[in-house]
Amino acid sequence: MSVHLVNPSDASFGTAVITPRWLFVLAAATPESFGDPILCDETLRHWDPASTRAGDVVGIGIHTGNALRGYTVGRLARERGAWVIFGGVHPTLYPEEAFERGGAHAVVRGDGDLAWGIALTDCANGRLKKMYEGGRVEASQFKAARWDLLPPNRYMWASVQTVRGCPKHCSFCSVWRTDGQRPRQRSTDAVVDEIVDLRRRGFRFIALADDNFYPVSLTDLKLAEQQNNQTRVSQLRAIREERFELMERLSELPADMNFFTQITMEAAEDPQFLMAMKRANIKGALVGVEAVTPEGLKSVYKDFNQSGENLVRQLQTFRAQGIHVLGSFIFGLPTDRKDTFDATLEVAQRANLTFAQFVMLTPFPGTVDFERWEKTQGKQLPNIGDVPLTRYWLIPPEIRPKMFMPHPTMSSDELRRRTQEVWDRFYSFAAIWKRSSCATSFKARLILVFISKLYRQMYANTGIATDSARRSRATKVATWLAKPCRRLFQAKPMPELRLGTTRKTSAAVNGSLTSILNQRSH
Ligand code: B12
Ligand code: SF4
Repeated sequence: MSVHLVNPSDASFGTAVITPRWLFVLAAATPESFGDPILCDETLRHWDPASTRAGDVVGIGIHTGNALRGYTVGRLARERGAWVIFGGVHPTLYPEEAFERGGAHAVVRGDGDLAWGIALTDCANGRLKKMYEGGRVEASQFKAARWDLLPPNRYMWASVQTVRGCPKHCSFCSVWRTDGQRPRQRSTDAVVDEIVDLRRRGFRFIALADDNFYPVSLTDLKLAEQQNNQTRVSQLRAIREERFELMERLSELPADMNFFTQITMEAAEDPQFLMAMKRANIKGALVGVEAVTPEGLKSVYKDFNQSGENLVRQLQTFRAQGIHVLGSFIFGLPTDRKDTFDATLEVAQRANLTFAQFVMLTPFPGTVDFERWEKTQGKQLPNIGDVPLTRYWLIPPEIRPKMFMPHPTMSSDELRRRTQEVWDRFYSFAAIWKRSSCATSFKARLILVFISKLYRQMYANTGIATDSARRSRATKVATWLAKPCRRLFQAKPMPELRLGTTRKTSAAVNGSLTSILNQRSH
């Protein structure tokens, strides 16, 4: 019995930007008695049904965006006589769908770190159950990813998780409901171990695949102190101290490392934290700006964010500390008007953002937005083909609408067109070239230009464009761009790097590395 793990994707680029972490974590959760699982990431190449034999187990991990492709893989695997098990955020919310549409024999809800091994053992013993409740595993039980199973020369960035869960409650996000609001922080040693393993293999760019790298803000602490809630104060301080400990250890790793994370804007009010990030080589962060107006922020329960000039100042603060920002904006909020598009672009430019993404408001399952939207659809659900609109992820991508929540003043097509225009303007060659002038070397400038173009092709043209010719052209361009891009990110492997040595001899390691590579990016 072989174990296969498949990460479904409609588009395959041959090279991918970030490793899909779950594949390598589930590989680690596969009991040794089953041998090494066979991994297939469809963002690289499509899964071949012929690779599966009757009696094999095929584990498929899906989020809402790739659920439909995942179901196709599941049905094909079942037709070949394999056992099909689904997991991930989408089947956690809609387990029944995987049975109805994806040929599932079983579904694992929640974290797979422990439940996957149990399901496999049950399957081998002929006792596979339909449902496994993986729950929210404590951080000490998170599995470290099996990086030894990485296919060589395929990914630009690896991904390491340091914390799961987020204390906020934004209306468009499912994280705080699925992963919970209590941050589950991994031990510093576990995180550093994985990073050292990756640096040995030649990865110096690592995405910290966290929901929110800044789970305790100064405001949270102040509030707990004002309420004189000593237990809470101690808990929050402990979480914060662990963050500083982790960043201290990251700063002792080879100096050519580049980390990228996801963080709330409040971190800009915490100079000590930003300085620690800089020392830790956390050189970039996705910051959820979402909206540039106070009404917009209120509508998504994100009024802890700033707007107007304060917003621009906060975003500039990151950059002033040497942290590049990928600003994430949402279009299609009910408070948006025609002039919101220009105003957003202006903020993105004035705030010195290195990258930006402009996503269209999408009601993701498990979110407050989704529940509200589903209710407004009433009993007479509009259908597209035989699929109700509230199950839009089941509609084939070629005919799937781009907007679901009707806007009070603009049509969906107008919203899509205006969003596409903002992408085009932010990522025009002239604009990218101007932004890239912050790079300290020609190579670093090239990296910025390439990654900007690639990012735009992969996310905007393939995602927002309705025109299928534009989408297939974008996929081809992205495939072509991705290869040279990956080489720019690759570093010379450091097989000699030891976990203990990062602490004791970091100065020596840093010195020798800087002289060998001398290629810090920005
Ligand atoms: C890092 C990250 C990214 C990164 C990297 C993606 C990558 N290549 O890995 C980037 C920034 C590129 C990204 C992009 C997007 N992301 Co994202 N991302 C995340 C994040 C923060 C962490 C994912 C991760 O690696 N976790 C670590 C792994 C180990 O955990 P895991 O995937 O949950 O897997 C565990 C379980 O789910 C389970 N499991 C998973 N698969 C399987 C399979 C089997 C068989 C079993 C048994 C168990 C199992 O076991 C695992 C271990 O416990 C999640 C938030 C989250 N908490 O999941 C959002 C999240 C997955 N992203 C989300 C979204 C919406 C997006 C975007 C659409 C955003 C956008 N508008 O552009 C894009 C889509 C990109 C794409 N085309 O797929 C949503 C998905 C919501 C949904 N219902 O589908 C999430 C949940 C965040 C949110 N705001 O709600 N993302
Ligand atoms: S959008 Fe970010 S800050 Fe808001 S709940 Fe989700 S992870 Fe937390």
